[in-house]
Amino acid sequence: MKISSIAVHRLSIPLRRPVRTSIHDLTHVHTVLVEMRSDAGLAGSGYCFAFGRRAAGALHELVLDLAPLYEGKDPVEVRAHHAAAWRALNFLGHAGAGMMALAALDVACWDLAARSADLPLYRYLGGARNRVPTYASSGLWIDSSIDDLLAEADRFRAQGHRAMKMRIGRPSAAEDVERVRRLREAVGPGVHLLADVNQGWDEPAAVRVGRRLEAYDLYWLEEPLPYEDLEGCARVSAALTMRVATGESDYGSLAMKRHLELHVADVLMPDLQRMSGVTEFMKAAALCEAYHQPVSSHLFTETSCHLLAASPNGLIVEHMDWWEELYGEPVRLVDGHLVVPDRPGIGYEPDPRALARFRA
Ligand code: SMN
Ligand code: MG
Repeated sequence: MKISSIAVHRLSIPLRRPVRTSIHDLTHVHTVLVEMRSDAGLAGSGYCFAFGRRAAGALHELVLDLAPLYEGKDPVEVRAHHAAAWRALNFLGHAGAGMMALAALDVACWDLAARSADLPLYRYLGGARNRVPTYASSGLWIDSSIDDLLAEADRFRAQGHRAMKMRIGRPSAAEDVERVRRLREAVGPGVHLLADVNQGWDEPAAVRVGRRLEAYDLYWLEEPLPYEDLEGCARVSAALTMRVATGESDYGSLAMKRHLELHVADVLMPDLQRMSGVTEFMKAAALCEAYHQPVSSHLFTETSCHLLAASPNGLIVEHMDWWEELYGEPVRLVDGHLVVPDRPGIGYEPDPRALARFRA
């Protein structure tokens, strides 16, 4: 079996509403999608994305640069292709855009390899469960009014969610505390409430405000500090009794190892594209397991659910709906769990109508 062709699509997918966090103000996800075909007539897909057309253009060029390392190869030998691409990225480095570009190819190759074996990806990776706890993440943005937060929480519960993430880190800590208090009061004790600071605090603020938030039983407090301040985040984690989560902004399994060695947080949430794909994500998940820590994920819901389903320490998967229209199908939610499809590979395919509609 050989990889017979690789198509690379540039897409601009609009968000339902501008997304605001303490560091983001976004209207589109500029996506570079890889469709990898085998001579057996199967196709796998993967994507990377950036916020901004030109940044996505850079990703596109890097994907085209790496694609020849996959063309003509057996898709099942996916870890060997990843190793070759890793060597090819030595000069640009194993962080940043090169890693994201590699992710699109690596994910497409794993999807294709699992399809070739006629297995869902989580089973191809040795997993046994097809349900993973999930949390709603496509909402509760930092600029929503309290009334909008409460209405959105109701919508999430009606969709089948039992956990949801709000964004905090407003200029006024008193407002953050009040918004968490109101949301907790509205959803009651039976719903997991997560809070993402998106790197918006410094260390004293993280300890001071974090301690006030502990009254509201947060499932976790996410990215309290600039992501590269590992020692600072370790001190914040030690000072708080609630769980701290981080890791989405750092690159490769080596970065996750550094987080684990320094006890930076209680939960790591590797990002599929910053890991450079499934190959390195699964290494990061295994490192977390070796350190007796759970592993979560960041974005890439349709693929990440397989990776957490396959990881004995997989904790909870982020449900973000930004690419739902690309696949033309929402994920299935049952009682706070995401049901991982039992179809071959990732189990989702890019919808040709979406490719035409979102072409950039
Ligand atoms: C997030 C990431 C990217 C854009 C907006 C929000 C957030 C998350 O950190 O964890 O989903
Ligand atoms: Mg986050």
